[in-house]
Amino acid sequence: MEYIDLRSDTVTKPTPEMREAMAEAEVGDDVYMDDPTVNKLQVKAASMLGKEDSLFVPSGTMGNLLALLVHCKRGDEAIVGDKSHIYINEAGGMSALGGIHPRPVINQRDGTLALDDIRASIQTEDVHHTITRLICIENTQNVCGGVPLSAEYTAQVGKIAKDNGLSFHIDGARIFNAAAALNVDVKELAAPADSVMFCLSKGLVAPVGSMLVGTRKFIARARHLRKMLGGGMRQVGVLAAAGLISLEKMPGRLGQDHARAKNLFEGLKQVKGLKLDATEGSSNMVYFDLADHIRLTVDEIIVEMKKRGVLVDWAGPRRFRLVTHYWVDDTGVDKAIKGLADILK
Ligand code: TLP
Repeated sequence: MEYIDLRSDTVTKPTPEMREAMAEAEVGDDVYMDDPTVNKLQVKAASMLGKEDSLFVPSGTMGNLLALLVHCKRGDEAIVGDKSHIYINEAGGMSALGGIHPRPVINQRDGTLALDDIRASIQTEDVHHTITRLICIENTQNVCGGVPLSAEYTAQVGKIAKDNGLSFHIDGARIFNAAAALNVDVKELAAPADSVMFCLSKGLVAPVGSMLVGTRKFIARARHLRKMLGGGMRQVGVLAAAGLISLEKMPGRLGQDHARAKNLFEGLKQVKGLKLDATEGSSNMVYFDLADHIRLTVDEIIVEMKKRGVLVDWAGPRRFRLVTHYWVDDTGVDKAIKGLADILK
């Protein structure tokens, strides 16, 4: 059976055009910086984000970790959202591998970290305290509903960082979704940050890979650390070729995924037994909870949906997240709404 896969946008398989480009990619040893396709991708990514340089990395997790490792020394503190991917979904890499102390700040319902909370979390000079080095935000904020954070907000965080001599990193796994949702150039969202990680392998449809962007000096250090972590990938132009198509073809179509998420949100609002929040559906994600009277467990619903040809994933004991992407069309959205309505009736 051909499934409609709404578990994540990480499930996106390469398009036929990507597969062709991958097969024909010119390659070289990227540890020698000899892979022309990787070099082209890195130049393009840096220019699109408005930064000096960029680095192709195997995953978003490694991109974020490299940023943390470059910005912070062992024992330093990084301010992170309490619902951020860095804090809850990266296996504690920052502390396990970097000795970096996370300082969690509450993510508000709109995905932001309150500016006063950020200010209050910056450590004062005191022998008891860690040294604050870095502020991290996530755009779009995944767990808060795939919500985009505005350029104005990002600039305010950037100003706090600057005023306090801190570095500023954006986990922009879906920053192109944020740019599409806000109708701004992605450069505006990236401008206040010292570094941004974004994923090619989510809404941008590439099979593998993320980009880390920043200054030339920052990227040189990140390249060294990527090698240390075993991320020197040799003839990786076969993957970069797909990434180039991601950057050329995919940002312009993300609005379609967002429109489908909105339709999904509106459709699911009519299904009795589901509780949806207003912010949800603002980019390519729809989160919802099961109403108290629903006796079925999330696992039972996942199994029932699969029987109806739709893959969904849980996001909590009574919570789901559905994600639209390139391979989900209007029929897929209808199928998901009808499936849930049928199971919960
Ligand atoms: N997110 C995945 C899961 O890991 C939860 C998903 O399905 O959403 N930052 C953010 C905001 C992310 O959502 C993710 C992946 C990453 C970083 C990590 O990217 P990868 O999976 O490439 O390491």
